[in-house]
Amino acid sequence: MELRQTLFGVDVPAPVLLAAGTCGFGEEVAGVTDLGRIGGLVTKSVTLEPREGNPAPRVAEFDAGMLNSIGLANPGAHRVRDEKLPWIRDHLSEIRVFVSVAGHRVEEYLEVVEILDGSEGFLGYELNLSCPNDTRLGGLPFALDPEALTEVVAGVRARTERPIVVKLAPNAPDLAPIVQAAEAAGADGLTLVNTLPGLAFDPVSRRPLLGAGAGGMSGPALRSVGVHAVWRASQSTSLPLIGVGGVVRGEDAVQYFLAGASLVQVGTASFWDPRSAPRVLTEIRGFARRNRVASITEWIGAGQFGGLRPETPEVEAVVDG
Ligand code: RRO
Repeated sequence: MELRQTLFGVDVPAPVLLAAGTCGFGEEVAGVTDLGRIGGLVTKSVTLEPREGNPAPRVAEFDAGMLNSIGLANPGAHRVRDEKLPWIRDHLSEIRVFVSVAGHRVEEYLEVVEILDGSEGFLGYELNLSCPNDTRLGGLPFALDPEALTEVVAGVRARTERPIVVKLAPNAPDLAPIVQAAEAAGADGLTLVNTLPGLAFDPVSRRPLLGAGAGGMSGPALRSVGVHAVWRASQSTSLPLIGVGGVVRGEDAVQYFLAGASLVQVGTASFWDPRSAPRVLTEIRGFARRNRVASITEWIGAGQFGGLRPETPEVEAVVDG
């Protein structure tokens, strides 16, 4: 089956990437998974200054997924440029690498991009505007505020010619204005979704399971939220979409393709089994063979709504209600 696509002006060899925050900068997982077999990866989010991150425990599992509050632990933009990007350049030339960028302020994103942009080895940026654990100073997360989002995306657009993908949040009341703002400001693609704010208590100690208190929820419980968000975004834009949230098996990825995603990312499943992403790819191929699908393009945006067009109000009422 044909899984190769041309996206963001380049050849993307396979539609499965590792999600930000689940594979470090590639080197950390190279010994346990065959990175050459997948389509690419997104690095841990990079901030201007190094960050230690939040107190342990930083992750907590529950029956349907996981909570995390890592708190953006990362070495900072200068060390990423000097120590992480050279390894990526020398070892990951066959796959597509996006550097995730995060910050408290608009200017922080712009400075990180200015520091990294002259380096080789990566394709583009995934702007993390939706971290639930380390929010924008003095406001909503950027991904919930179209004006603030516009400032970041337009500012980065003015500083790089590389592809820019914008990572959005699952808890936006209405994705349409956010998607349209990202596109108008110069985004080349969108990633949907980041983790959903969540909290779990230990009922005996009465304390939160995470050292930081609340966190971001991911894993199978997030899947239908992510698929829904991709589908909603696809109604407002024709930019390429990257689906993430609860992709554990090949068939989960196919759901994202049907909703309109061209690529998927595997996150939490890699913590359970570091070889999840290449396995998902193998399962996509097997599923396609059994169902006589010859190319990924047959799936993308091909979700069926009982013969009705998904954008008709009747169907929205059925699907949403
Ligand atoms: O570092 C984190 O705690 C974190 C980030 Br930046 C993010 O975007 N999403 C998430 O679930 N955790």
